[in-house]
Amino acid sequence: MLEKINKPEDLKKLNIKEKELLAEDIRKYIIDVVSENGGHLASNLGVVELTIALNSIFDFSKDKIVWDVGHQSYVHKILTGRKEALKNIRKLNGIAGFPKTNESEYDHFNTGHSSTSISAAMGMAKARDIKKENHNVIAVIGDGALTGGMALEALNHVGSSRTKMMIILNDNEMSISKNIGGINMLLSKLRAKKCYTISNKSGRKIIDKIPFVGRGLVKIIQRAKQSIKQLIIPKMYFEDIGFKYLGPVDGHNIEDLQILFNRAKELDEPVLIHVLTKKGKGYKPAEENPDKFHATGSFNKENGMPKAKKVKDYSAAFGENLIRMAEKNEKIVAVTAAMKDGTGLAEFAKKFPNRFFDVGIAEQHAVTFAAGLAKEGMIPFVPIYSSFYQRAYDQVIHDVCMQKLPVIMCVDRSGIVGADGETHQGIFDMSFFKVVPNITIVAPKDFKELQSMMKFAEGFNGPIVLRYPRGGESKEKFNKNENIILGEPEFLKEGKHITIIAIGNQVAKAVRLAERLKENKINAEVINSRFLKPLNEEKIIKSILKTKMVITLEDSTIIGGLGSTIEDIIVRNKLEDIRFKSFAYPDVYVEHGTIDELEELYGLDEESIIKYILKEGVDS
Ligand SMILES: Cc1ncc(C[n+]2csc(CCOP(=O)(O)OP(=O)(O)O)c2C)c(N)n1
Repeated sequence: MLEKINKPEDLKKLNIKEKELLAEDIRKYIIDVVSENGGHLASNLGVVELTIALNSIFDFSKDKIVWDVGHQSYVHKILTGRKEALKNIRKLNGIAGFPKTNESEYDHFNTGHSSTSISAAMGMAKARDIKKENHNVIAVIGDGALTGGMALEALNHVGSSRTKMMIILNDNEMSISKNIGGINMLLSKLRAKKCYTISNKSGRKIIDKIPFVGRGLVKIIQRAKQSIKQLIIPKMYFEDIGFKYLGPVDGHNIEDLQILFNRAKELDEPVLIHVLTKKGKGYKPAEENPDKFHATGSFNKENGMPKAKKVKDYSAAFGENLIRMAEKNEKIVAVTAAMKDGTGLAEFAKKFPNRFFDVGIAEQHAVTFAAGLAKEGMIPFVPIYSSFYQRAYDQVIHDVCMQKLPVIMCVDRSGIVGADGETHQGIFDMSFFKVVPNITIVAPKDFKELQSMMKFAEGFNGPIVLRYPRGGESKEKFNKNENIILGEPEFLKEGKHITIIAIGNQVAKAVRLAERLKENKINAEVINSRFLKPLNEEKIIKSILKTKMVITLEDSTIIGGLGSTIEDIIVRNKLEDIRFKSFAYPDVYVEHGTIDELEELYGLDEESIIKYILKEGVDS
């Protein structure tokens, strides 16, 4: 069947049986591709029938669809002309792992971060009404993403607006881990209602009674018997806040989905369709471990085992350290925004269930909640991925730093993360945190320094950002690991020709560069800055005045990071005749690709840096 599908119109020629066969083909194809490229498997396997039904009933060359997070958009990509391109998904120059408006006319809004879909769809629906157009606007959101503050803010707005739009709630009872919280409790009550099989005879009779337009529906339904209540549950939360609630419906029954979408299309108000799906559907390892197959590296299709040997990463090192520290200090607590596994807290959660908090996809709440904990004497560690800390910026400024509260903001996945691309690259945190008063920012060069910095943070008694990258530590063995002293950089190598100042995982690169420069009779001084803020300038100035040439290395945007700190030192102190260059990512959203590929693309790899230094030449 898959061979017959090249554009959405092809889908419309298929009958239900053929669409069911197509669903199987699509599953096989996605498993083939993701087992090679890595990616979001379980969520995509869960939405195959849903996406087929959506593309059958709607015409997304006109109708608009916003996929929340967008990690589940592979099926949509396959059905909308990107079947072949899927083979290069998440690879440099290949298609992205998330919806991209510049990739296809069938993608209407870029996503990657959770819980934005309802707001965006509402904006599009309002614009449609102002322009007097009449297409459909649909947000597809998971039960996990529905726990995010933005989604709840948007529900509040949409429900009371009476705007014609559709929210498809894709409920698989999972965020990345098991979904949590009050919204999940509400959904489990709704789930308990039997899915009404619309496509059987009695079901069809009932659905046929639903008038095509408007509010009359409510009255008829309210008069109807129990069987209809199972299809449309009045006076439940969503109805109370202004939505027409349809469901729950079996998200793997294409015919039922199509019938319901056709009816919902005719309603002239906000509609929420509650669709029940199984994460990982059709692939046993993913059905059994949907959390492991939420986002995966390449794996062996036969048994689901990862192809690459697992190396210990920074998140795991962080989690292990935190357990050791928490055993000795009862005040230590950990907060995650739905990323228990990703941030290395799974063991901590088991060991200290009373001191572990998963607050759902709610970074803003996580940070202010931690501020409350800190205010009352706890020591909260809050690991959140760099790009998701963007969500909690005001909370960091207003709730943590203004009050100088000792919240330890652990910025996981800082720097380039690779295949997830522009929405997930952690290249802004150094810049946006640096401008916040009362903040201290540190980054370790290896696991050992991570441990020292965590100890330092524990006793610091003020707001502190501890940033560390995705993946493992470098193979570099460092000859030093001095005590951490506030603001003090670590001098790793003396030299006289050039000063190389690096931070975090770039320190290993600085050491390697120094080794290679030796072969060219260039003697480099290597400084591990450790701190971005505050940074003791004295020794750095001394080094710069000695070598008269300085480069900085960071896995961050060029505006506002380490390079700009050093440039500022040079300018403010009127250091004359200094040659300076900052190696950092330019002022762009960095696309998907491997770290090595992206470094090369932006001239931040060792070769490019060596080339630059040799071309510049050094003073003898
Ligand atoms: C702001 C933000 N925080 C965290 C994440 C990481 N994340 C990606 S998908 C996901 C779970 C989403 O669950 P759900 O919406 O139910 O979709 P499912 O994968 O179950 O279909 C999380 C936490 C994110 N993308 N954005």
